Amino acid sequence: MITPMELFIKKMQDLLQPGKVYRMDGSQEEAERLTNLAQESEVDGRIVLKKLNAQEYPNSYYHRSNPNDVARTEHLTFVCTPTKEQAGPNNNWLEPGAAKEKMMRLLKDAMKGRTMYVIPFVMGTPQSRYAKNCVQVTDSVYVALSMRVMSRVGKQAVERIGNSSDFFRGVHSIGDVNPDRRFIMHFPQENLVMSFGSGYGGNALLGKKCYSLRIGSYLGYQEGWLAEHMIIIGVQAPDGKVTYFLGAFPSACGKTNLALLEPVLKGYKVWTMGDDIAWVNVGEDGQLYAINPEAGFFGVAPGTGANTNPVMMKTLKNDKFFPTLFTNTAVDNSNNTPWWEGVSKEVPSDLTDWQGQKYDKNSSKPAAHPNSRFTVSIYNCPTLSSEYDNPRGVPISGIIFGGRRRSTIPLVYEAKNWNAGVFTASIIGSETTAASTGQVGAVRRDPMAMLPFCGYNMGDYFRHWLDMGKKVKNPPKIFMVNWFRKDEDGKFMWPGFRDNSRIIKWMIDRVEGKAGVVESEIGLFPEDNAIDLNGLDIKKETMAKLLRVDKEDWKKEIVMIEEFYAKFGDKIPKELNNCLAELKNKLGM
Ligand code: SAT
Ligand code: MN
Repeated sequence: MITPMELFIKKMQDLLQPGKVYRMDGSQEEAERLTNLAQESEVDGRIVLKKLNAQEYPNSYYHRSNPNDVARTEHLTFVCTPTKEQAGPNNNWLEPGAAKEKMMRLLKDAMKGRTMYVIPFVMGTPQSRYAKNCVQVTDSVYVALSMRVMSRVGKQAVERIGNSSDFFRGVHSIGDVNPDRRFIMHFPQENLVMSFGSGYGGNALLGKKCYSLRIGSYLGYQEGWLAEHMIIIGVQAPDGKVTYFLGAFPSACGKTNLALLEPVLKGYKVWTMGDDIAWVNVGEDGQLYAINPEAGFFGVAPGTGANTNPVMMKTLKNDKFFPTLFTNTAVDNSNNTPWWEGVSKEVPSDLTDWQGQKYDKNSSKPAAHPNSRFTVSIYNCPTLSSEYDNPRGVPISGIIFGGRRRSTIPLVYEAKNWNAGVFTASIIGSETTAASTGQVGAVRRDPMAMLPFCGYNMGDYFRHWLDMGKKVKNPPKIFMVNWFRKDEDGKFMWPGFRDNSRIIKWMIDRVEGKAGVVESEIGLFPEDNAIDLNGLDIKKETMAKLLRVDKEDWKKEIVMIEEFYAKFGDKIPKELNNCLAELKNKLGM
């Protein structure tokens, strides 16, 4: 009898008609073979990989994509649930039958003359009961190699799947990289994603946003857990105790920098568990535990440098696990290294820009694409937590939410309880960034930083969050932060980066009951002098401005929140409507 996995592979072969089928085993030898192959292969008119200077960046390769394919395309991303209401106003929706027909037409014979890579993979440590089994097929060797870095590819996945039909199915073809024929279709009820026409990370590495967040969030809703767009860090205090936090921020808001932080505060250390996705479960002891389903970082290159993220710079130069890929950065021809804005102050004189053109230093455009990325194994990270592969995950004491806001949102505050925290997270707004195509810098609501990633109706998602709080014995404290508040002159008031550890230290003090708070209209604020500013040159007035609740700004905020909530009609849980009414009342509205 044919196993469900073999049946899926056969069906894909029949549909896609590849010239060859290659099954990935996840070995080092295979990685060498495929990187060699990719250096000789042309896709979409470009050599797939070019080897970079191995002295500077061992086992690293450069990839340049089609300029029309450099970010997630949210307008081409669909959640295909039986009813439109199940997908909610937060998703583009298509009826599953129609969506599948459309995709079948695009995928039919799509791999003629190409190789179909069959990628069995596990999201999460294979030993974990929270881990999930997956199979993706793709015709992109770049995607196949990226999946090797971002997930656990190979034997263990095949063994875990065995005769079971319980595994995620992903179909991906890069097609002809035509934005008019580009779709990313999710079928949560079938544990299936079909993706066509893009080779970009979030569109093509189906284990990442597509499975671990969109399908994952739906599975979590069904099964009683949460799939979140969150970093996981362990913060070690001078006494040696490690406190674990989750942190949710929209794409390109400094999540990766926070996940690999070198605190300025003496005696503190951050241990990295993950920089993008967390799966959160209630453990047998009633506490909240988190695992990182991924095995690598797919990080934004621009802004990453020895000052902003020294740990990532070290990670990128390790090759314990390989390959490391650089996509759409510039290249410094003097020494064949990847280059991006922020990696050095000096702009090298002989640069090729991300589109393959000689870079003109006097041009106002950046040499690297603002959403250029590196793909690197988490095992190369020198601050990797010793708990990373713990099948149980790590116990969570605090959840940090954030956004990118030049005004209104204070540097930090705490929600007074779980439900108030869910409310605070549900009203997050953030300025859009280059991680998704579309306007950059406009404020949009991005609850829990999950707006583009929640695979079902966000009203139901809020209800699920509230219900999770009831299941947890000691719900973690919930904090809101904004590193990006600006003064009248448009300058950032908070230094950010390593100094963010000062705020986290305060959070640890709160978790341990060592720091008091002052209550305001929107939540609980640090008492005077509770934030350790030792060694930081910041004026008292600036701190006051950073922490100020500006009622007039908040009244404008309320209008945007109500507009957003209105889209969900009576799906917004009454607990959240009550929080909103209470806040309006406090603001005198
Ligand atoms: O969606 S990706 O993972 O490709 C990048 C992002 O965080 O937006
Ligand atoms: Mn992300």
